[in-house]
Amino acid sequence: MRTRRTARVIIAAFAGVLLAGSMAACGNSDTGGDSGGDDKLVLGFSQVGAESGWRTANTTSIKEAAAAAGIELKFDDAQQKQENQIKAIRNFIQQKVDVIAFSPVVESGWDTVLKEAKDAGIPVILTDRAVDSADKTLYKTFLGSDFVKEGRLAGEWLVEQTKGASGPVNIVELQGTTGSAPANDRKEGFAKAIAANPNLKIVASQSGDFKRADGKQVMEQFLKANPDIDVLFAHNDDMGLGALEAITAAGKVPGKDITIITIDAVKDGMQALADGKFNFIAECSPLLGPQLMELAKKVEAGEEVPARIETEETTFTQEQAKAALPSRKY
Ligand code: GZL
Repeated sequence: MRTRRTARVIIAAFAGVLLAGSMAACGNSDTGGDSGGDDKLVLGFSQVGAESGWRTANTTSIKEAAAAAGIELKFDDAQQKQENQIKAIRNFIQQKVDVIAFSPVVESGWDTVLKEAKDAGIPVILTDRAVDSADKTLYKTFLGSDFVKEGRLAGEWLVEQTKGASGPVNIVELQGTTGSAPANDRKEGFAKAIAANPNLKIVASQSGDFKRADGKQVMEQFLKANPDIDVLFAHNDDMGLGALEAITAAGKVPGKDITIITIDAVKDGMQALADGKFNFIAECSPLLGPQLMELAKKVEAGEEVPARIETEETTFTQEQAKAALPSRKY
């Protein structure tokens, strides 16, 4: 904890001065190296789970960045359950970690545990997903993408592609985890982007929980209930990849009979895009580890950090995916 660490550092420095003084008297002053003891920053991180290729890449980025930064990482996988994240955060408080960071599986229900962290003097960093707490003092910063923008970019591409289409364009939507910030915001951004085009109709919308298997299952239901689907908008690549299987099994050609738009741009999604099975991807970068570690050091040292740090990302067409694939990091 910062005050604990500060006290430790002052004691260590004072001990160092005493030691140097005594050694100088003996003619061997040792001013290099640290005063010994393990003064690594301890970061408690609660991860959503391992539901998608994006999440796996995000976890890898965080673990590798912690190791590179010399930060002791206490990592917990919540298996997509909010109660597990709350339990993990309480454990981190009990262990008196220096900083807590987490990706909240859903937007609501965090105020109580975040107040416990604040009362314990442990700064909190939100990464990847946001919370809907009205009290912005419950966390130091939110590092992650603008999900509304991702949904908007997906919708704007479709509007551009269907310019001049006379008849109705029937859209089915595979939503992310119910109640999560990316699901809520991507849905909002996409809906707003197509709103001025009455021929673009969302005829079915249901959660596939960001998972490949669930995406396949829900797409099977969509195909049974809607004979004329023109477009699939999936909130992540993994659900789109699951839906590919259902579309092919139904005798339709993905990317041609049904236009597929997804979000993330993980390797498997980019491969599907390059192969012509997907048509457009809005990127959502999972590589948040290095920035998170820098932020953890700053908040632990009591430095001011921006309240909001937005991830830089882009979009990909089929041609752009072919060019980008060889150099993709995830
Ligand atoms: C977005 C992230 C989402 C991804 C999904 O930042 O929270 O969760 O889009 C992942 O692939 O499961």
